[in-house]
Amino acid sequence: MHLRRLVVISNRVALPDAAGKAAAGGLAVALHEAFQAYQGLWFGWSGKVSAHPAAHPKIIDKGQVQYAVMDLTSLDRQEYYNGFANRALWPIMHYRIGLSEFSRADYAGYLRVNRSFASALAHLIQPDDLVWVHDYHLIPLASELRAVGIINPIGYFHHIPWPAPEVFGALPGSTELLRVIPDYDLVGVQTERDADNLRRSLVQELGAIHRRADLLDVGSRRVRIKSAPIGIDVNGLQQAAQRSGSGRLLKQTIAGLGSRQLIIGVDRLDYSKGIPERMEAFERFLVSHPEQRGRVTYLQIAPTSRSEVPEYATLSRVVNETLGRINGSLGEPGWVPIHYVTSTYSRAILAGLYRLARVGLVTPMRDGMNLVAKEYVAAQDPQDPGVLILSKFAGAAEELTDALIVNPNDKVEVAEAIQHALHMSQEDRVARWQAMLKVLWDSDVTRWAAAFIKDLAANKASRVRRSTGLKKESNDR
Ligand code: GDG
Repeated sequence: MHLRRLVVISNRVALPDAAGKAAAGGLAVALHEAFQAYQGLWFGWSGKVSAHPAAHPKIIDKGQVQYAVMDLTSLDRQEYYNGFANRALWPIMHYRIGLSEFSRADYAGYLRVNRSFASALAHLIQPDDLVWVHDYHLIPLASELRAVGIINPIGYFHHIPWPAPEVFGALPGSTELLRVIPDYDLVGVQTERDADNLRRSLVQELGAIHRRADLLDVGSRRVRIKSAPIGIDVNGLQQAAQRSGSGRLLKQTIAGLGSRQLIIGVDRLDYSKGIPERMEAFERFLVSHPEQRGRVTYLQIAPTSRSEVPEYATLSRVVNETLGRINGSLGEPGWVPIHYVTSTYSRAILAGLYRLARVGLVTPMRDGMNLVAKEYVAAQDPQDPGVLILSKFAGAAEELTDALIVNPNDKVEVAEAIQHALHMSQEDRVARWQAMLKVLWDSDVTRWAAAFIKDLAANKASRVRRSTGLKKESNDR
């Protein structure tokens, strides 16, 4: 039987290990089943820098799936990745206008890398392929692919928030970035709020016309923008959490805790995650409820990320200062209030720690979805589940309405939510957990990927329209 092919493009590619076992990252798990139903090609940056990268990608053949990776020059990495993607777009998308550093050179580098990916892909994409692009590094890719003659259905999934038009409009070049959106047939975002923000920007800036609530015409181009909240591998997480108790690190942690309750936070070290703010809310909790001192431990796992970007070095300093101040002023011989670790743990250990924790503290200042919130819920013991405290600014808050929802800017509110969580009855904990687990199953990651691909594959009409209307379209950019 001839299988149609799915071409996935993301900044980084999760290569399987030497034994051919698929990588454990979120997207790799999501695509695993899709790559059983379709033949697969996964294209992206190798993560390596070289002085003279080849114009064609290196192909690694793993049977049903081929991986195609390209090196970048160090200037590419600086301008495209560290520069425009992570210093200009990331902060704007997370509502941090003041942190956004725009440079024309970086923007030119961003477009250059997108163009070089498109020209490499032009040789790889076949007429019947479905093309699925991921995340903010690659927003202009469809436009570049159209420019080299690709008329296949192209979808895009945006993993991070799409901000309100007033915020996005503060980015120089934002209108240009909006103009490339209708070169996609389907755009998925994490929440209804994000979808509404992007649609409003297209209407306000480009005069897009609504054909349906989720369908917009921009000149002769038509794009569907829908909310498609990403899920997790619920079964995988549950199994890992159940098996975790026997591990050495878990046993040590249990022994170290004694009768203390564990509160856990797990985040990449990123300013969007609200780590110093969360530590200060925990400090407020200990000050307001002194009887809890010595009875709880807050473990924050925060693997270092994007360390070449200056704002991340500043954050690391701020976190260390905040941590030192709180532990110094409130700690006692034999009790350290906050344990802070920057190493990366295996998925199995992480699942075990989630299950051990009475409270999952997930309080980003802004987050596209936040998979940690979902993983924490999935890992719980059904008889004696912990409580999720969740920021109203995480995409997950649109779905996990049975969490204790907080405003991460309000330290008193977060502190009182911690107290509430620690005193919540078992009955209440079980009822909330059951409701949230149902939501997790409904948006399990393999279903999520399958639904997106199905929507994309339903785009035949638009393909015909594109092939006939291409000349006219090139005038309206
Ligand atoms: C972006 C968006 C959106 C963390 N520490 C360790 C570890 N992790 C894993 C977690 C989780 C993942 O990393 C982080 O996912 P998040 O969703 O929390 O955040 P981002 O990395 O910012 O992801 C986000 C997501 O894309 C998906 O669309 O939800 O909003 O920003 O899976 O478990 N994993 C291991 N060891 C660690 O120490 N193994």
